[in-house]
Amino acid sequence: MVSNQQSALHELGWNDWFAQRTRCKPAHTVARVAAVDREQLLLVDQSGTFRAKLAGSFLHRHRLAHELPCVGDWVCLDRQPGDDFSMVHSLVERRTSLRRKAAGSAVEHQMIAANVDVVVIVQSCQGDFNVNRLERYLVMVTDGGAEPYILLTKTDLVDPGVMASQTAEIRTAGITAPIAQLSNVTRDGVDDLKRMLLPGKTYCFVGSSGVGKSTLINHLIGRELLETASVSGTGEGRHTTTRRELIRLENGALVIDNPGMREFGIVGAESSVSSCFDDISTLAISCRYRDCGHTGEPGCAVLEAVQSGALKRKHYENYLRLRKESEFYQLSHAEKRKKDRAFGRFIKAVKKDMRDF
Ligand SMILES: Nc1nc2c(ncn2[C@@H]2O[C@H](COP(=O)(O)OP(=O)(O)OP(=O)(O)O)[C@@H](O)[C@H]2O)c(=O)[nH]1
Ligand SMILES: [Mg+2]
Ligand SMILES: [Zn+2]
Repeated sequence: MVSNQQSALHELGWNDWFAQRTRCKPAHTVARVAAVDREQLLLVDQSGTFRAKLAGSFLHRHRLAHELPCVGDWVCLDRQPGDDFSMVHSLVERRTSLRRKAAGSAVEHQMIAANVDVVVIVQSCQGDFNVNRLERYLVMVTDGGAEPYILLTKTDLVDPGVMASQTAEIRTAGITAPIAQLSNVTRDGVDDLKRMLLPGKTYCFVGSSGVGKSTLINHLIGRELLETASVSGTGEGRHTTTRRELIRLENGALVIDNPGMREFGIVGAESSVSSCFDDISTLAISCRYRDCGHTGEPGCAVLEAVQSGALKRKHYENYLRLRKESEFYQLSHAEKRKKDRAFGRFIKAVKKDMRDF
């Protein structure tokens, strides 16, 4: 029975929000997805970890990739003593979701993790630091409903002046998320980060390959659980972590390591983009037109700020780029096909013109 389980599950991140939305059958129990390995799941509940598979009826009803359980999800299952695998029958509604646009598909999206409280966006001070990319991550996090936290690693490789200017650059871009800096080598800042992690809360670490996510999580665990790799002199890593796993720290915080992300498309609403660009949203209040697109309308306060230098052009351009991506994603399937068809006709016409020429 789910109700008997509840208090024990709080340690794994369960709370009233989920309790109110669970539609598990009375005979079922709930568990959290700790890892996904193709069609096999590693689940965890108050009794520990165990293996499970998706029930045929579940697979039948859910065919899209993002409808399948991912790390961090809560599931309803049938667990019989003696069975090698429990059967997952349904998914509990997600409170937050971290997702990106699937490669090669304009409409499908890919789940990275579910029910994450805080996404720790990791960049290395050395070589990897990039505010545009940070903004891209922030849109992804905000859209999924989680809190962002910025972490700059490898402080041992740069001068204190570089660290200060990177923080300043982040703030100049209007980013208000908390920032932490640390070195996995000297361990400066590691304890501060550890104190930030609260029991029963879920933290997902994302960032490029080689920035030190797994090294840090190993420090947090206190042993070498995760595989890490030495990187080339440029700080560019080869992807060492290949799977996502929910790990419980001694203090009760739950952390999810991730493989490095190279490029990713953002999904979701334009409003998520706007809320990540506070400075632009503030300026927009003074635009002449309420529905100003900030791309050439008369009396646009945003463009004025770009022209006067009050708003950095690079920052403004990144805003437009991310907004455009999200708008495209928002188009329905049908609209996209229409656009594709229109584009097809355009190509045809161009080809014809070329022939006629
Ligand atoms: N100098 C320095 N090196 C670090 C630091 N943190 C990690 N490294 C090194 O960077 C390399 C990559 O670290 P990983 O922890 O494997 O990086 P990752 O982010 O998990 O990479 P992926 O799993 O590929 O996404 C390892 O050789 C680490 O020893 C740091 O703070 N300073
Ligand atoms: Mg790793
Ligand atoms: Zn405007």
